[in-house]
Amino acid sequence: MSLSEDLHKRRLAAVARGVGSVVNSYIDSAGGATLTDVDGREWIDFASGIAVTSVGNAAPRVVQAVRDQVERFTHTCFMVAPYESYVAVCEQLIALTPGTFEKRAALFNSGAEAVENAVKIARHATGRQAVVVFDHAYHGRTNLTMALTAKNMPYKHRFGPFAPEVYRAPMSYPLRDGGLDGAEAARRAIDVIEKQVGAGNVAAVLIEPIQGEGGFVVPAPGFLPAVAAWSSANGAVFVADEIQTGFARTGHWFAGEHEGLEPDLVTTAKGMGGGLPIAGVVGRADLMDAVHAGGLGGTYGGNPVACAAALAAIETMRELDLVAAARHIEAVLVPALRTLASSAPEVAEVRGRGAMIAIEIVEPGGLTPDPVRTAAINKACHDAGLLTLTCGTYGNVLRFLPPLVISDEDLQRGIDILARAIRG
Ligand code: PLZ
Repeated sequence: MSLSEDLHKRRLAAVARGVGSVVNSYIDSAGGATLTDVDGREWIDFASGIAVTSVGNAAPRVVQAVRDQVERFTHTCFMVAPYESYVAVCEQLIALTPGTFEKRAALFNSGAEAVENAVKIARHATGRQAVVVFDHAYHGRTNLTMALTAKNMPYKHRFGPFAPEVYRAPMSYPLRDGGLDGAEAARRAIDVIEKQVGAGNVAAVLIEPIQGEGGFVVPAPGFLPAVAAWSSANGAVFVADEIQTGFARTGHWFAGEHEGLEPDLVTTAKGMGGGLPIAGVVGRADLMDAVHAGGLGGTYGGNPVACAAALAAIETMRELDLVAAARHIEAVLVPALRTLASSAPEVAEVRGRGAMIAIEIVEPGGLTPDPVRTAAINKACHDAGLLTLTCGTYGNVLRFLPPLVISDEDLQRGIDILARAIRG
C-alpha cells in the first residue's frame, strides 16, 4: 500500500465524509508551482489551492515573514491589543483597490466571512435589507453565503433554511446568452431587480467580476459597468467579490479594472494571504465607517501571522510583477488551448483572463454540458501528474489557476499533459 493509500484509509475513519478532496494524494511538500506527495510523486499545480498560492507555494518571502512573526507574537486579537501589520494590510487594500475616494478596510479569516461582513456593512449603511446576487454565483458556505451562492449540489442541498432577503438576477453568460450583449444582459438583470425586488429596497448588488466556482464566466463587455451604474443611481452598494479574481490573478490587481469598475466595496481573500487564511473588506469610508464601533470583528480577523504573510505576498507580487506574469500566462495558455479546441469539438469555448482560464466542455454539435467527459479529462490530467480543477453550474468547465510564478517549462509541461488528456 502506498503512503497516500494508507493515509486515505486513516482519513476515511477520521475525517467527515462531507469534506471532500479533489485527489487522494497526500501532500508532503510544495514550492513554486509543484507539489510533492508523500510517495514522492510530483504534481504540476494548475490549481493553486483554488487561486490562493498566486505567489507560489511556500513562497520564500512569505515563509520568512511568517517565521519572523511567530517568533515575535502569534496572537493578541486586534480587538483587544492592536498591532501595526493589521493597519499596514488595510493600507495596502486601500492603495491597491480601484477608486481614489477615501476608503477604510477591515480584516477577517475567510472569503465567506468577508462577504458576510460586506453585506452587514451595506445593510447598516443603507438601512435596506435586500441583497441582489446572480445566477451561477459563488460566495461561500456559511448560512448567509449559502443563500448568496446559486448552486444546490454540493453547496446547499438539505442545508436550509437559508438567510432571507436574497434575490437572484440573471447573469451575463455570453456562451449561453444567445447573442445578448453586455448592455442587453444588464437591462435583463435590472428589469428583474426593479420588478421583483424594487430599486429602493436594495442594500447591495454583489457580483464576482469573473465568476469562479460558477464556471469562469466572463460577462459580456459593458454588463458590469451598467449594473454598477444602476446601483449607484439607485442608492444600492455595489460590491465586487474579488476573492477569487483579486490580487493580480487576472492580469490586473483586481478583475473589475478590466472594465474600469470602482466598486463601493470589494471583498478579498485567497491570493492576498500567500497561503495563510486572511480576508478583507475595503471600500468607501462613509459606508465602512457607518457601522458603530465594535460592530465588526472576530477573534482571529487579521491575525498577526496572517497579516505578515499578506504583506509579504503583496510585496512579492510587486517585486516579481505578478500582474505582468498573469498576462504572460494568458498569452501562453490561451493560444495553446485555442489550438487544442480547433480539433476538439467538445471544447465549446476557451475563456478567462490572466491566469484564470477555463475551457467549457459540451456534447459536440450543440451546447449540452458534458460533465462526464469533463470529469474524465480532469482525471486523465491527475493520472498524468497535473493538478486541475473543474467548476461550473453544470460541472462541465475545466479551469486552470496556476501560481503566477509558474515557470514557462512547468506551464508547457502542464499544457502537454492537458493536450494528451483531451485527445484521449
Ligand atoms: N467568493 C468568489 O471563490 C471561495 C470555494 C471552494 P472561502 N471559492 C472556493 C469550496 O468548495 O468551498 C470563494 C469565492 C468567491 C467567496 C468565496 C468563499 O471563500 O475562503 O472559501 O470562505
